[in-house]
Amino acid sequence: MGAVPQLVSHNNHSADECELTILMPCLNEARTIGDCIRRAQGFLAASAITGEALIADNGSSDASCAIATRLGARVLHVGRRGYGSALLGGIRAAHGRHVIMGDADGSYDFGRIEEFVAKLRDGADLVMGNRFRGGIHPGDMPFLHRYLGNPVLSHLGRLFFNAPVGDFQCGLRGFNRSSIQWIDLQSPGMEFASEMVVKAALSGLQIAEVPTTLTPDGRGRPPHLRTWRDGWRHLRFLLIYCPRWLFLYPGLLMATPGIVLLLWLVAGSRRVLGVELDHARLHGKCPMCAARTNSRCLA
Ligand SMILES: Nc1nc2c(ncn2[C@@H]2O[C@H](COP(=O)(O)OP(=O)(O)OP(=O)(O)O)[C@@H](O)[C@H]2O)c(=O)[nH]1
Ligand SMILES: [Mg+2]
Repeated sequence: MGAVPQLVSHNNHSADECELTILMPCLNEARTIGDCIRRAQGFLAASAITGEALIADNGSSDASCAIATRLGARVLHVGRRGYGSALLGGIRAAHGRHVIMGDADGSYDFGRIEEFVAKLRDGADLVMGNRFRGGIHPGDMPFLHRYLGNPVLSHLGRLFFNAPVGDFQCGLRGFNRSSIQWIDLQSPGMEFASEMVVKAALSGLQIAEVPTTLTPDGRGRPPHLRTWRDGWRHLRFLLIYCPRWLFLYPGLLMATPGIVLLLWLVAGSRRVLGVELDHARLHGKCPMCAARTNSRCLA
C-alpha cells in the first residue's frame, strides 16, 4: 500500500509514553502551517498531555516542511500522492495512542481540541467534528459544499450505514490509533474521509461527535479539493459499500410495478387506453406489435 514513509525529524519520546499525536496532512501550506503547529504545541503544553505534532507531507514544493521542522514538529515524507495516502502514512508513523487529525490550512483551531481528548479518554474509537453544529463562518465553505455536497453525502451516509455522524467530511477528527488501524483503511484520495466513517460504523466502533467551528482558512493557494470529482468519489464509495441501496432497493423498485401488473392480469385480460392487456398477449392498438394482433406479443 504505497511507499514506506520516511521519518525526517522527530520528538524525543517513545510510543509507550505518548498519549496524543496531532496529525496534519499538508500540501503547500507555508502560510498557515506554522500557526497550526504553534496552536497544537500550545494545546499539548497547556493541558499537560504528552504528545507530538506530526506533519504528513507528500509533495509540498514550498517551505511547509522547513517551517514545520524549525518549529520542532515531526515531518513525514510519504512517497505516494494524495490526502488519504498522507494520512495513512501519518497514522502508521504516529506515536500517540490517540490521534487527532486536522487540516493544516488554518480551518480548525488546534488550541481547542479538549473535547476530542475527553471523548477519546472516555473510550470512543472515533470522534468526529461537526461543523454544522459548531458553526461555519460566512464564506468559509463554498455554497455548493455547504448546502448540497456535505448535507447530501452526510444524509446518505447516515441512511446507508446508520452512522451517528452529522458531518461526514469534517477534516477535524480524533481516533484511537489501534482501532483505526484495525479497520484497514486504503483510500489514497479525499474519499479517505468517508472510508474512515463507513468502515468504523460497519465494524461497530464507538463513534462520538463534537461540535466544531470552521474558521477562515489562511491559505493563498487554490483548493486541493475538486468539488465534482471528489464529490463523486465520496458518493461512489458510499454506494459500493452499501449493496442494499446500490442494487437491492432499486431492483425492488423496478420489479414491483411489473409484479403488481402481472397479478392484476391473472384474473383475465384488461383494457387500458385502447390497449388490451393480458398476461400472455397484447391486443388491439399495441404500438409494438399491432400488426400481429392476436399473436403473442414479442415487444
Ligand atoms: N499531504 C497531503 N495533504 C493534502 C493533500 N490534499 C490536501 N491536503 C491537505 O489536507 C487538508 C485539506 O485540504 P483542502 O484542500 O483544504 O481541502 P478541504 O479543506 O476539504 O476543502 P476546502 O473547502 O477547499 O478548504 C489541507 O491541510 C491540505 O494541505 C495531499 O494530496 N497530500
Ligand atoms: Mg481546507
